[in-house]
Formats: sequence, C-alpha cells, structure tokens
Amino acid sequence: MGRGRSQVPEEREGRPILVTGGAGFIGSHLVKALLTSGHSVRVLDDFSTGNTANLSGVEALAAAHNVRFQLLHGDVRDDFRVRDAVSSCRAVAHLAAVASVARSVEDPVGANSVTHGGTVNVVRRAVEAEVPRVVLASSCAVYGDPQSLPVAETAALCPMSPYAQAKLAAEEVCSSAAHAGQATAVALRFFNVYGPRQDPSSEYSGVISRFMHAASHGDGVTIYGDGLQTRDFVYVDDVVDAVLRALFRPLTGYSLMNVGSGVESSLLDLLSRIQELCGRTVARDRRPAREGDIRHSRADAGRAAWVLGWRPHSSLADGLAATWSWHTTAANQPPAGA
Ligand code: NAD
Ligand code: UD2
Repeated sequence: MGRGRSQVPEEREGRPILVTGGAGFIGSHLVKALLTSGHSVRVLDDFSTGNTANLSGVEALAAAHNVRFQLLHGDVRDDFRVRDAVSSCRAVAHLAAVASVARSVEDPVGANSVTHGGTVNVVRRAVEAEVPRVVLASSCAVYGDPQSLPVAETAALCPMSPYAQAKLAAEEVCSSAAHAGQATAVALRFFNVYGPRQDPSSEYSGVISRFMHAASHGDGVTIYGDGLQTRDFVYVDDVVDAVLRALFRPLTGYSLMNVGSGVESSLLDLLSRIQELCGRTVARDRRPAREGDIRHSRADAGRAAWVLGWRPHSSLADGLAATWSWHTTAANQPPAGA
C-alpha cells in the first residue's frame, strides 16, 4: 500500500475494483457504473440479501467495455475468502453489511459481526495486500436524532441502534488504518438511499421500496409511528456518483462525508407522492414506532461538494418516477407478499 499516496499507482490501473456486497441494491448499481466507465470489477457477496438477478447483464457489459468481471461467493468474515478477494485490487468499495436498523435490533450480535467484524477483516486484508484505497458505505444512522438540521459531519454522534453502532465502529476501523498511514480511506455516510432494484420483499426493506411494492400490487402500507418522521431520500445514481468520486479522486489519509440530498420529506408526503404516481389511494395501517427509529434527518452535504465536487442531481420527483417505473415493469415484480 502506498503510505500517504494520493493517487492510484499506474501499475494498478488495469486491476479490479473489489465491491463487497456488489450483488445488493447499491452495490449492483455501482458494479454496472464501474464496468461502464471501463474498470474491471470483482464482487464478493454471500447473497444473504443480494441476488444474481441484480447482476444480470454484467458479463455483457464487461465484454462491451473490454474489462473483466469476477464474482466471488463468500462472507466478508471469512478470512481466506477476503484474502483472495483483495488480492491485486486497485481499490475496495466495502458495502457488505447487515443493511437494516430493524434487523440489527432483532439480531445485534449477528449484525455487528458482519458490519463491524467484516470491516475489520476487509480493511486489514486490504492493507496487507497493499490496496491503496478503501471506501466504506457508512450511514447517517450514526448521528441518531440530530439536535439541529441539516446535520453536518461535525455534529454529535448518538448511534441509537446496533446497526448505527456497528457503522460507527466500522468507520473507526477505516480511520485507524488511514491515520496509521496504511491506506487512504473514505467513509461515506449515506442517508436514505432509494431506486430501482431495492429489495421490497422483507419487512425490513427500505420504506420507498415497501410502499411502492404495496402500491403496485394494490395492497396497503404499514406506517410505523405517526408518519410525520422525516428522512433525506437520496437517489441511488447520485450515491454511486459519490462512491466513484471517493474511489478515484486524489485524496490522502482519512475523509468522512455525508451523502444526502439535503431535502427532508415525511412518510406521509412520500405516500401522497406515491399515490399520485399510482393514481389511487393507498390504504394504510398504523403501528407503533420501531425501536431504534430516529425522528428527523436531513444532510448537510457541503463537505462532499467541497472534497469530491459531488452534488445530487436527481430530484425526489424524478427519482420516485424512475423507481415507480421499475416497480411497475412486469419483469421486476417479485410475487405479492414475498
Ligand atoms: P443490500 O442488503 O441490498 O446490500 C448488502 C449486500 O451485502 C447484499 O448483496 C448482501 O448479500 C451482502 N452481504 C451481507 N452480508 C454479507 C457478508 N457477511 N458477506 C458478504 N456479503 C454480504 O443493502 P444496500 O441498501 O445496497 O446497502 C449497501 C451498503 O450501504 C450497506 O453497507 C448499507 O449499510 C449501506 N447503506 C445503505 C443505505 C440505504 O438507504 N440503502 C443507507 C446508508 C448506508
Ligand atoms: C436507516 C438509515 C439509512 C440506512 C438504513 C439501513 C437513518 C436516518 N437512516 O434508515 O441511512 O442506513 O437505516 O437500513 O438512520 N417505515 C414504515 N413502514 C415501512 C418501512 C419503514 O413506516 O414499511 C418507516 C420506518 O419506521 C422509519 C422510516 O420509515 O421511520 C424509514 O425506514 P427505513 O427502514 O426505510 O430506513 P431507516 O430510516 O431506518
């Protein structure tokens, strides 16, 4: 690894980017964007929530762009698998995690072992293999309920769920490696990401995918709490753009950045937009607020603009329309109630 190196060394130019969790929602968009921009890609995924359908067409994409695509089935906690995965890589985008607050509350030990333990494993093996850069998918969940909005990276941290605690610990793994001069590391605190291929099939799935899945099947939705909680919904293409910049921009040491739209929307607002898209009223069932849920969220993404030259381009209206179109395309419809 390049101690303090800011640029990817030339001899690594043709080497693959490792995407852990590359068969998942965000990971699969990242993989396709990397291939399209002429980078070879290696994916490490255990398919616990990801699936091969998300990666359909990647071989053809790789061939069209004269680059390589390699899929490794394995767990980020499996030391031998991770050693193989990081070998000769140009950079690592580490996305594999138990990506759900609710699931982490149900199984805190398991969630921590993947999200924190897996990061320990990936980062230490990346450092050992002299991989010059690691980008971590972190989360705005580390802030908990911010005292004021928009929330900047300097805000107090108050992780309210095992998921948030594990993400904070994963960030510290990256910052320690960077501060020890072992790697350039970038932690991106994604806000609430949405878009095509977000899996709607579990009760733990992201709220936009849940609501759109229900609306497109003529079903009702469940609202936890009063529906007035707000989130900063950021479209997946914008998030991928931030990850690409974090992978390839000249940087040194450790960088930490919010990746959010800067716009705050309540669940009730979201539901009314979805009703407009589907042209009917969607029935709603109210349940108590979930444990570990935060109340309000909105990003100050000024640092990502400054450091990465990043800004979101998709409005909520455009992003929802594209996501709705994906949900209502027959080939993309998981069976109702799945
Ligand atoms: P996802 O569940 O679709 O993707 C996670 C991927 O990691 C899946 O393909 C899954 O099979 C894989 N994975 C899980 N455990 C693994 C393990 N032990 N070994 C190997 N692979 C494993 O979720 P996503 O929404 O695409 O999230 C990607 C990353 O972004 C996660 O780290 C998540 O915490 C983070 N993030 C997501 C959001 C969001 O709103 N979706 C927001 C903030 C941060
Ligand atoms: C958190 C993080 C997000 C990401 C994600 C991974 C915050 C602000 N965001 O998202 O960055 O890391 O965790 O899981 O911490 N809800 C319903 N009905 C449903 C589904 C959800 O009402 O069918 C509610 C849910 O209780 C919450 C809101 O919708 O209040 C958003 O939930 P989510 O699961 O989409 O995402 P969230 O905010 O937990």
